[in-house]
Parts: sequence; structure tokens; C-alpha cells
Amino acid sequence: MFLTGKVAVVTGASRGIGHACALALAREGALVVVNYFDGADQLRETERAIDSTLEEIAKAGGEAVACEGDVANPETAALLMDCAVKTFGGVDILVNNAGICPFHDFLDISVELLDRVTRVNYYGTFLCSQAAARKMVEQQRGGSIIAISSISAMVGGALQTHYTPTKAAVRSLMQSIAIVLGPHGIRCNSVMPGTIETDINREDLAQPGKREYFEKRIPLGRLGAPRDIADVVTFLCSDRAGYVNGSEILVDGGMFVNLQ
Ligand code: NAD
Ligand code: RM4
Repeated sequence: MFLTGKVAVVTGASRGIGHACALALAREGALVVVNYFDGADQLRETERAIDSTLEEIAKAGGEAVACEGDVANPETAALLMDCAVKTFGGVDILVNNAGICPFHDFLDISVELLDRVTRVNYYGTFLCSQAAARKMVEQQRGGSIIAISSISAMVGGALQTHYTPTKAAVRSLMQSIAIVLGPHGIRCNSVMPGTIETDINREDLAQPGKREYFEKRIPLGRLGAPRDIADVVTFLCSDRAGYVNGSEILVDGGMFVNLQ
């Protein structure tokens, strides 16, 4: 196990990539605070979406605690770190995963929608990284901060004009805080997923020909799965990536390089 006893906070861990990251980190021995936001999940009457993450971690023999909060709310970041300190005694890893991409035409994106996407994707990552860094610096035992950026930090998307700049922003943020936090032994990196099949793009991929387009463009011949991203996140959190700082890993099956 690569992460025995490390304390990890994963934002947006109820579904998709965040769920897979929380499970993968717990399988490597990390104690995980799994953040979820009721307002972002389709809730069943008697269950929280995060319960499936907690159950799978417990089944795998791992340890986790759930903490509700909207990452766009400036109070959530401190709440998550306090939960990690109170429950598990500190914070060693932060995975900034929570994000939204409400596909929309550029010409009629409202200020409200632009604001919401920016606040969840960018402010959420900034504020959680800052709160985690404060604890990590105080603890003096290093740490690892990761942003789930995107291939969209490097390419455009017609219906993602509010979204792609936020993914470029979190990549840039990891580069800048890598400089600030490197002297404290805190490594800051980005993971850039290509197209991973989750709820975020379910409707988009259901459009005629869209899935086939991606499968053809991706040299490995398939869309990504959340686990593909979780494995890379686990590596970046571990000592095996001890000299990786201010960097990024594109995890897209080769889609980006396949232009022609
Ligand atoms: P998803 O919709 O399956 O999961 C998003 C998660 O974030 C959910 O658990 C949701 O509850 C949570 N969330 C949403 N708003 C929140 C908020 N305000 N506060 C706290 N939690 C919130 O999508 P996903 O594909 O798993 O996306 C996860 C991250 O990966 C996002 O940042 C996304 O931009 C990024 N990403 C996804 C893809 C892809 O193809 N799926 C590609 C590149 C990057
Ligand atoms: C990603 C990338 C994917 C898309 C998701 C929503 O950053 O653009 O192709 O499905 O966002």
C-alpha cells in the first residue's frame, strides 16, 4: 500500500471521477474525507449519493468520513480541513475534483451561469487548495495537492466556453502554488482527463455520432473510465511521484495528439 496512514480530502466524491479517486486512495491505505454537495446530486428519498462511496470504501477495508458542502461556498474549504483534522488528525492529500460543465451555447450564457461554473470549478479549487496548504504548512510534513484539470485546458469546446477557461485556470493555479509550496515539501500537480464516461457528459455523448467520433479519435479505441484517472491520481499522491511538482499528466488515451 502506497498511502498507509495518509489523510486525503477528495471533493465531489459522490460520483464519477471523485468517487473512483476516493476508493483508489482508500485502497492504498489513505484515510479519506469524502466531500459531497446535496445540491449537485439527484437525491433518492432515503439515501445520500455519497453513501455508495462510503459503502464501497468500507467493503474494500478502507476508512472514510463524509462531509457535506458546496465547494463554491468560501466556508466549505475550512470545514473540510477541520473535518480531516478532527477525524483523522491532519491533512496530507487534497484532490480538487468537484466540477460542473453545463453544456451551453456561447451566445446565450448568462452571467449567473458563468459565475456558477467559475465559482465551483475555479474558486472551489483555489479555496480548498489554500485551506489545505495552510494546514499542511502548519503540520510541517509535506503534502500533495492535485487539481482535476482537463484536456479542455489545452483545447476549446463550442458548448464549453464557460468551462474550458476554468480548467486552464486550475492548471495555472497548480503551477503557481507549486512554487509557493515546494519549499514546504508540498507538491502541486494537475491531472488532465480526456473524455471519461460519467454523468457530466452522459447527455452530450448520447447525441448521434458523438460517442463514435470519440472512439475513432482516441487511439486506444475507447472512452476513459473513472478508474483510469484514479490510478494516476494515486500515483501523484504517493512517494513514487516524490519529485513531480508543478507538473501535469494528460490521461486521454492519445486523443490530443491524434489530429489528422
Ligand atoms: P460527475 O458529474 O460524475 O461528478 C461531479 C462530482 O462533483 C459529483 O460528485 C458532484 O456531486 C460533485 N459536485 C458538483 N458540484 C459540486 C459542488 N459545488 N460542491 C461539491 N461537489 C460538487 O463528473 P466527473 O466527470 O466525475 O467530473 C469530475 C471532475 O473531472 C470535474 O472537475 C470535471 O471537470 C473533470 N473532468 C471530467 C472529464 C470527463 O470527461 N468526465 C474530463 C475532464 C475533466
Ligand atoms: C472535459 C472534456 C470532455 C467532456 C467533459 C465534460 O473537460 O471536454 O470531453 O466530456 O469535460
